[in-house]
Amino acid sequence: MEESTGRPTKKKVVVVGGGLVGALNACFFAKRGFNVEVFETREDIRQAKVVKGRSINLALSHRGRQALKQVGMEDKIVSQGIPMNSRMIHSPSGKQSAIPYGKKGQFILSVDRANLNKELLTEAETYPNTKLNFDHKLQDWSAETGQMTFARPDGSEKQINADLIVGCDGAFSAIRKQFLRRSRFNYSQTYIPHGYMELTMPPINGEFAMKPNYLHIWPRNTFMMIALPNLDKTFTCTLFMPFDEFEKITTGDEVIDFFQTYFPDAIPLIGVDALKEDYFRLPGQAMVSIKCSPYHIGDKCVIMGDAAHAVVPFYGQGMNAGFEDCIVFGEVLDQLNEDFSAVLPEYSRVRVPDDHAIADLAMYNYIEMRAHVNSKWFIFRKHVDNLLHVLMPKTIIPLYTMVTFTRTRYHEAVDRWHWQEKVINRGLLFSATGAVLGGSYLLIKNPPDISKLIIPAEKMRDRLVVLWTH
Ligand code: FAD
Ligand code: EGO
Repeated sequence: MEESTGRPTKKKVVVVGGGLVGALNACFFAKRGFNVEVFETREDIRQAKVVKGRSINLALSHRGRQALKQVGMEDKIVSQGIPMNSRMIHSPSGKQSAIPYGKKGQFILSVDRANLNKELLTEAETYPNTKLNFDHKLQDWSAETGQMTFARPDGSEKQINADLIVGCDGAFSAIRKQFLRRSRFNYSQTYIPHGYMELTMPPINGEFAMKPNYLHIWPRNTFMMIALPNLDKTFTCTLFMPFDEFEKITTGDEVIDFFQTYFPDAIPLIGVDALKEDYFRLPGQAMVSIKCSPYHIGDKCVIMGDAAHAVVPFYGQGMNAGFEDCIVFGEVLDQLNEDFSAVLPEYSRVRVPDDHAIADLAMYNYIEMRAHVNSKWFIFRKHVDNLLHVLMPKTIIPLYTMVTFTRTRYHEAVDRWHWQEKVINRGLLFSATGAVLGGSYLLIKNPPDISKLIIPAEKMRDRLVVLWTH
């Protein structure tokens, strides 16, 4: 915006981190007319030959889609994703059971992380008021002045300042370091004992090795595997297991033995030789859960995405929650006329409880799945959830549905879930009481022939002798 338009020059927003949330945020701020600069450690992944990084594909659901929609990218990204309408539960015998996520048209999408990141960067660049800077690693910054120092690969440094700094630099955020030095900043992080490893399942005769439109799950309590489809007709399998179990497996034959025990149906699909090789390419990767508050410093800086809340991947919500952060920040900017001194504390106030709720839910799912969930229990639970929902569609909505297919605030979904559990337990109590009362009534109306129940003395003695001698 020019001075001559009568409106003040738009403020300068620096987004640190050009990952999924940083790139999307650049679009959000650019659309509002701010002067946006993004600084990203890595080279431009659109030019890179090999893209290193975390998980290859991700489950995109309603919250993430709504955020993409606000910057006009929903249709494009959805058209490049693969719908997963149901989960496919693989039992140890190799039996597969499909349980739909909801009605027709209710599905989660498998999207390619690198492609999504590239599309978001390209979209951000279409705004004339946005500049992307790659090969810029934030070294340090001052919470007092907002001065940031970036390191370049050639060893040089660059100083930058901004009206607003938006930290989207992931779970090991350099921006967050200055938050940690301040009084009354709450912070907790937990590494879980599980690691993850990604394995590729190639196409067979040019076709997907398994049905493509499913989230494939092998629930084996502490050992879990999932597989999401890719556009090139491969699946990316993610194996989750405790680090000490990863370490126990040291030879190719041990890998096959392990899969023979837990995931036998996957062996021919991945291929014996490929499996032996793939498994040792990278060690198990760590997973961390991070909660903190508040998300801002003064009117200068705010953190979003994994920088503010890394969650364990057992709900498929990390990116979705980070994308929803962008929507919520936009809503608060609208409400408070883009006055950062009011917007930042209000954003922390409204968003912290929801991000903490999804961090807790993801951790709860991890603990629950690890402890109780095998294929039988998984199938049983989802059928019970679906049945209760069909019986009482307004009263009982499965938690997974609220989290994945609505924008119900995460903390409200948790409250509602606790309330529903109470209703269900009351219902069970009523049924149990009803069964006892009903049974008693039937007994009174039709008294049984008690003589049949009385055991003759001889027979009774025999029984007691059996009891004593065994
Ligand atoms: P990141 O993607 O980590 O991006 C941070 C960016 O900041 C990076 O590009 C990095 O290079 C840059 N950066 C870091 N430090 C600096 C610095 N000092 N200076 C400049 N730049 C810097 N989420 C889902 O919604 N669905 C899923 O199915 C799902 N599956 C997952 C499976 C696994 C195994 C894992 C590990 C995560 C999964 N997630 C999933 C979570 C998702 O990956 C993250 O929530 C998401 O990537 C967060 O995006 P972000 O932009 O905040 O952080
Ligand atoms: C009883 C039965 C209790 C991520 C089932 C809890 C998560 C949990 C990691 C799936 C789907 C997207 C995912 C369901 C449950 C992604 C997900 C679920 C995994 C693992 C995942 C479901 C990537 C838990 N969504 N989900 O209902 O289908 O139920 F299995 Cl290990």
